[in-house]
Amino acid sequence: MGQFAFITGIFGQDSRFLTKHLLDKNYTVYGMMRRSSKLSAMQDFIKDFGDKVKLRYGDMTDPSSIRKILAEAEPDEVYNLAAQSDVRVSFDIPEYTAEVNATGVVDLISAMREIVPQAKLYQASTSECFGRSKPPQNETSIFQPTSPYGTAKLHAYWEVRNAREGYNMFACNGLLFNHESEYRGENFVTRKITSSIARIVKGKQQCLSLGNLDAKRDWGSAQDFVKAMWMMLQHDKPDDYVVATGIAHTVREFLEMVLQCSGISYWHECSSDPLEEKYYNSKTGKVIVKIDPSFYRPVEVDYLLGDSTKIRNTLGWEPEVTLEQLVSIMYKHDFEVQ
Ligand code: NDP
Ligand code: GDR
Repeated sequence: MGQFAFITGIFGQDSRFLTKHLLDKNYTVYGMMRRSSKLSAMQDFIKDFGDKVKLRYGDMTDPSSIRKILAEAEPDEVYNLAAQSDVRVSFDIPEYTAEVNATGVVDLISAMREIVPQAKLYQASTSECFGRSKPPQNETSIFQPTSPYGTAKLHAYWEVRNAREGYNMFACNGLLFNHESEYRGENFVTRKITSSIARIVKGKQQCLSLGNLDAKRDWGSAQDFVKAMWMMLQHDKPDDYVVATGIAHTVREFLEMVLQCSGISYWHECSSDPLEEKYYNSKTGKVIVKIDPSFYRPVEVDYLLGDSTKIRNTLGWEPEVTLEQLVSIMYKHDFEVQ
């Protein structure tokens, strides 16, 4: 008989790819959805996977719901992907972010120790734990999170390490750098750009407003990164790993890659005042991209660049999709669906 897996946050971007990866390997997959999950997210998921995934209601803020699913599923592997995952929004709802991203993990670990002590745990940790730590960041870099999201995820990181070291749990933190796809939420900058530029090309949107164009991120492909999650749980001992491509770009560079891909002929107006920076459509003369300070964050993470030597050498993981390919996949998808 195949293995059993339990994924929290089943309708999120990463779960789409992880579910496919696990079903291809003959796992029985249980997924936790919320009562408040969007109906369209559920419909899209069911369109892809039919009734192959056993969907159950639950919430990271309701430990009894997690216990119930663990008792029913008796998973061999638990992938905790559920989170209030929006860094900017975490400044507006810090307490809720901590409840879901930190306390929720404390409860999950406690429930696993009681109900399925042999099960392995993958915790979706993040490069946001490094925050302003000097790049390139690896497993030995200091943690300097600069958002309520980052601090809550760091709390969870230490809970996972303590469960591993103190209670002998097979528990791993994946310190994943930004990873994207056509399933990325439109609240995140990459998908916001690809979907907006596609709408602008089709005449359905006039202009795209963005925040800080100078932030640098190490963007990879979600499809590549979920394989790393699974590989961590197949290794003979649990550990924590950075997962990243090792190449960083600014938001401005990402935007210009999408503009090139869209075929829009544009010109760019620089200014010493970032609020005056603009991109124009050179055929119409209209502004297509401008800066809106409401997208700035109280504290910004300026430069994330991952050094993933450890996972490459220990588990043999390698990213396959380049950023150019990723931009093309995302833009083409958005152009078709707009
Ligand atoms: P998404 O935002 O796409 O998905 C998050 C999921 O969590 C959603 O399905 C959401 O449910 C669910 N969720 C939110 N709050 C709760 C709650 N209270 N109880 C139960 N479920 C909840 O995230 P990604 O797929 O991009 O990321 C997966 C995980 O990896 C997250 O934990 C994220 O923080 C982390 N991460 C992501 C990175 C990335 O670049 N994508 C990088 C590093 C870490 P609903 O559908 O109902 O809204
Ligand atoms: P991030 O991703 O905060 O790195 O968190 P996001 O795409 O939101 O921001 C990346 C960078 O782009 C800048 N930016 C904007 N961001 C958004 N969302 N909207 C804008 O209009 C905009 N303009 C500029 C931001 O300031 C930032 O510097 C993601 C999430 O998936 C987390 O859950 C995950 O842990 C980290 O990646 C790794």
